[in-house]
Amino acid sequence: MAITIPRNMAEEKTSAEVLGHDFCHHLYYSQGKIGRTASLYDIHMAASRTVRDRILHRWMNTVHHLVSDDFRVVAYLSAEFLIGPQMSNNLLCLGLTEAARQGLSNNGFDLDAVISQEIEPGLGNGGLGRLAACYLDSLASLDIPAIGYGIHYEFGLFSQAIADGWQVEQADRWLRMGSPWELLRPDMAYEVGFGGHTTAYTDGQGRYSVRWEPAQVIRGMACDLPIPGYQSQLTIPLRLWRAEAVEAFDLATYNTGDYMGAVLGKIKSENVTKVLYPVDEMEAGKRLRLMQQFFFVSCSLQDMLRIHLLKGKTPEAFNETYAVQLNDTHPAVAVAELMRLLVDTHGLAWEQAWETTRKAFAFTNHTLLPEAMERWPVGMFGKLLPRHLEIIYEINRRFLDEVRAMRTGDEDLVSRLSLIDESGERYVRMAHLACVGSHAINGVASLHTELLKSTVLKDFHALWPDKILNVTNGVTPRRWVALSNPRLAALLDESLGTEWIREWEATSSRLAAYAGDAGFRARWREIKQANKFSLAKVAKERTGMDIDPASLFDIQVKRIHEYKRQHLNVLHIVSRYLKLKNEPHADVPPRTFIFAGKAAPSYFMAKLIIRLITGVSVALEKDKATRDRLKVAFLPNFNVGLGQIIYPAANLSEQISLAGKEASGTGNMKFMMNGALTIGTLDGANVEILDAVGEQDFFLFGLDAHEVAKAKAAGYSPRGCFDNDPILREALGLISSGFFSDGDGSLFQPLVDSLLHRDEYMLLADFGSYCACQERVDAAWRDQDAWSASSIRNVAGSGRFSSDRAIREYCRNIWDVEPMASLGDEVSFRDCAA
Ligand code: 26Q
Repeated sequence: MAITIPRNMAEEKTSAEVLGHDFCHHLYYSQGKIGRTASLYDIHMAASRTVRDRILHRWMNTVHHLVSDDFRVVAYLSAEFLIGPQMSNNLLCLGLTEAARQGLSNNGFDLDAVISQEIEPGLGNGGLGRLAACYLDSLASLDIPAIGYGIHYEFGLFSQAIADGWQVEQADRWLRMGSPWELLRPDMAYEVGFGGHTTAYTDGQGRYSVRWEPAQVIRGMACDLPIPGYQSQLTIPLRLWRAEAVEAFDLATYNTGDYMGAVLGKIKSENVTKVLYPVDEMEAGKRLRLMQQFFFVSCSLQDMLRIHLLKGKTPEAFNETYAVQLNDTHPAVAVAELMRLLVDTHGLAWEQAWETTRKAFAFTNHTLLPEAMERWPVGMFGKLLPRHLEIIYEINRRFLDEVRAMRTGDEDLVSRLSLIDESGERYVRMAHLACVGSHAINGVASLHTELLKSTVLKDFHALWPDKILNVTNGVTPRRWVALSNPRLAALLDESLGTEWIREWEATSSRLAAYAGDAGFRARWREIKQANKFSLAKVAKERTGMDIDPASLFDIQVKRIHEYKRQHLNVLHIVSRYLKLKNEPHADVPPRTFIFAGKAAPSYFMAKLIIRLITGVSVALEKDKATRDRLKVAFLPNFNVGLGQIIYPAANLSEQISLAGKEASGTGNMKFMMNGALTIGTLDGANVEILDAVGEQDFFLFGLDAHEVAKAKAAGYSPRGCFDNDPILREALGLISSGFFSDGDGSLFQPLVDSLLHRDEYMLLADFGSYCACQERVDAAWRDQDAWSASSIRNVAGSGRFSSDRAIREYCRNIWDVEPMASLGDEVSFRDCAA
């Protein structure tokens, strides 16, 4: 007989006493420990489980509604989700932070110690993966029915150490202590085929049909992570697929005495989700990467179709149940896989399946760099996915027929639009597949979208003038203000009321009125100062360096890339050093330049840039005459957790990519929300940041995208800039001299040569303008009161960079989905009896 328990019992267990009790229960019954013997690990596991229990009720109800109700659900497909530390965010969403702190403390334990113990899942490279995580937070917080689908990498992005000034990679064993937040579902699994061949046949009704017989089958098992919304009724599932062998053991091989050979298949299958590729650019010919993409896409679509059919709907109505978002081209093979499932498995006619497919998908592009556009050699693609290649050919044939009908005779256009690049070795163009198979394509900042329309997607734009839309990226104010900057959050609560956490877009502007209030500005400065102290403490722990919180914190944190121009920042630092040496009494306010970011392990130049930064850091530290006024620190292993400490401590945010290269940037928004002023080019979302705050509150420099294109077309050569600028010559000369490399004059030569001979990213062209702009920063910094007012106005202007605004735009302009009306409490613990 079922026991009688209040329906919403899970929701009621929110007092410190009950939390403390349940924590002890988990310590004893899940960890097998008592207080005296518990390690920090045990405490962390027991605390996480206690909090997860509180999430489960909302989660179960959300899932119940997702599978049983009749509304459109957003399925966000992404090869990366960089969700960051979970404990503090989950407590914030549930409103349990203080109760949990008290409950632990009642038993002699410390919540902050537990939080610092957490290993964050590094299941992404950078911007694109973090964006997916911010979007899940907003979807849940806005009560939008949604599910995230991705890959359960056993090893996430490598962790970075610095040895002798160089980046050293270490494996990210994030699962070594188990993962307390996830629910593994071994019974929720799908089979995914690879290789083999196809055979055509005529089905019972005389229709042409194709059967694919894969050579290899791998099973994908669901691992679910709960993504709660802030004070919302929804908890979104993030469903990550882990690869497993269908058979653990090949008995035939075993029986021949080849015991190792018998488990080889298992090992090979599991390799598919072993490791995240640590590159944030296309790398040609990585077969395993394509296997990862198809693997997670196929599992996800099979899962969606299962749920859709469970609702009693027909396969052709798939698009009524799901709005599927493709986060870049990484999941673009979904277009072919859904066609295969609808046509080959469910027997739909091609035309019907195609209509359903196009209505279901939408595609976000995150790049303009031509070299980053994903493409796969046709030979490799066909060997791995023979049926999908046939389907892509058929999509292409029909699409190009349409193009020919609309633009007769323009065979150049046809080959430019083709899904197959035939200019040399043949490639499948994944961006073209995504564009053709989707009803909407979007760029991630307004400049980026305009450039998409006028360059890389120009022909598509001419064909379908309404299909390319802009949705400027956003970041969640929950993690990036409420969690990361508790001091600022308290002041915002006091001055704006607490609704800013849910309604950043509508409320942040009310701060502008306080910029003129001297008392408010003083408190604002105290908060920034305290945050800088916190960062200085972390810098000391991680680098041994002492940095002075009274100096201007000038920060550039992001992946290391030539186009992002960390070395332009370094060139300016070197010129500043030379100025201090040449004019010892110059009035230059003290500055600390802080860098963090990972380089792709195979990206030689990026690693050399890190070596240059650390070399400059060491050399400046040795110079007693200047080191109190000029310092450089490289903080190793930039990740979400470190970002939460860095952004709130910044005075100046470096957003200095060459105009036209950074699609959007999202770090720029996190800095702005935390009161940093930006020094930046007219690139990505910087353009919109400038628009939001105005020129008086933004340090603008450099060529704009049109000037860059013009200079390149005119045959830009860096030589002229070099010859005309003595400061630049002296700075490059010091780098070449070995001053920053223990006398080794050859170490940085590849970097210097690349600047002098090609300068692809036009550092030399922007150097003068950048240095002049940095002098304006010095001048502004001298007036601390004016700086604080500007800082306040930056936060006030950051409303539109909330991911809530972005998600509302996706809902309205692309997905056609609405927030769920109030969710019934339909399932609870009481329903456990059969
Ligand atoms: C592709 C094929 C093979 C191997 C790796 C990849 C790969 C992996 C990751 C390609 C690209 C990425 C990540 C790209 C990325 O993070 N782009 C950034 O996206 C942000 C969110 O829209 C923007 O703000 C940044 O401007 C953009 O650089």
